Amino acid sequence: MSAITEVRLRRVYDSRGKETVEATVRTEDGGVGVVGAPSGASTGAHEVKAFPTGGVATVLSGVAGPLVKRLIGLDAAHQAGFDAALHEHDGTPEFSRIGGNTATALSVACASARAVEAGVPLWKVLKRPEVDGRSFPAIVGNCLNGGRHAVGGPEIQEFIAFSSASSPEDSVRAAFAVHHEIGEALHRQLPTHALGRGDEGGWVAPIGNFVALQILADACASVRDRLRVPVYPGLDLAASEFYRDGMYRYREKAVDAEGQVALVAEMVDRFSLRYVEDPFAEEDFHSFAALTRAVGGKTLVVGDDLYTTSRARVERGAAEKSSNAVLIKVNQVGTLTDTLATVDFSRAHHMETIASHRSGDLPQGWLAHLAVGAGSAGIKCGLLGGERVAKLNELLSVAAATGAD
Ligand code: 2PG
Ligand code: MG
Repeated sequence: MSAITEVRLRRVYDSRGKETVEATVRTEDGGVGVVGAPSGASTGAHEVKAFPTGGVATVLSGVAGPLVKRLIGLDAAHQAGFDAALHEHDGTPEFSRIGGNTATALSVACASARAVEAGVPLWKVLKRPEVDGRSFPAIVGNCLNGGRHAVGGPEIQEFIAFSSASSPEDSVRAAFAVHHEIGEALHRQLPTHALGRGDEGGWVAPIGNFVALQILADACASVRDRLRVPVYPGLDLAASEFYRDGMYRYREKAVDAEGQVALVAEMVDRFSLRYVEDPFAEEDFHSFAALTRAVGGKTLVVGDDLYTTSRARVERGAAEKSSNAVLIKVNQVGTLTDTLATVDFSRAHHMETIASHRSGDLPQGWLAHLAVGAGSAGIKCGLLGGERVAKLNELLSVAAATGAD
């Protein structure tokens, strides 16, 4: 028994300067976990509600008091019991009374307190039975931003370096090298333009999707040659964001679902993509399956808004063979127990998992522990910016501590 003696909630700010909730959980034997909840911008329709009506103010004024009372005295070593108490106290399917972000901060803080009390790294508390902690996730590193995460960039949300060396040190080094080379290429190609960075620290430039993809592919090829690390292009299209009335609306043309399957399959072949996230609107399990049939042997086809980390939606995806990978974001479902149920189901159905940050995030490293403990094929955490680097550095520290580097 690892009795919880103190729970606190307070207002903090994420990397976009938006309010969010930080939870502190303490246990009787010196365990302590302090965790802030991240927030998305391109959120899926089936995510739990991040905050109740009234936002963080409502959490702190109305929700916190009785919720904290309910959690004091629970056993931090019994994560499922703690998370069940969050659900029971909320009483709605989408955490609309306490907020999914409140639940997320508390759930992860509980696990973190347990890890500190037990004197073990967090990934061991989260570890799935098949995981030995000796293989590490690929880096899914956002280099160029568009869509909702940038102003004036391409429609596609994220142009990614998928870096999968056997050691995380090499993966991280190569992913940063791609980001740097893209910066140089943009300065060369657009010498008179002011360049910016998006919400996740990727470059933002006034270029189209195919130009961006070519710059990314060239940078990956150059880094592969120079560092001898397998780093290949990837995309998060976040396609729901530019899908309207049955069509995917690019600046230069609009295509229907069939056209989008053909377009993305062409991108996979032409640019050797190894990672393709949300290429279709969030209800289109069918087109996901068509793309997975066509290119699933050579690239990860990843569902984010499609699944929203919900086990029920991944069950449908497994039955329809919609994708070979599932994006995992704790605050899409609100608790670690729900998250790990989705991880376990995915593994049992031969779907890879990718542990992911949110576009609004905080300088904290627990995501690296989730990625290692879940045995994820990748960690998607951006590259530049303190809140992104914190996760990469934590991954390096986990790797160093296990002696695998
Ligand atoms: C995504 C994420 C993170 P957001 O779409 O995968 O990159 O963005 O947190 O805005 O949903
Ligand atoms: Mg996404």
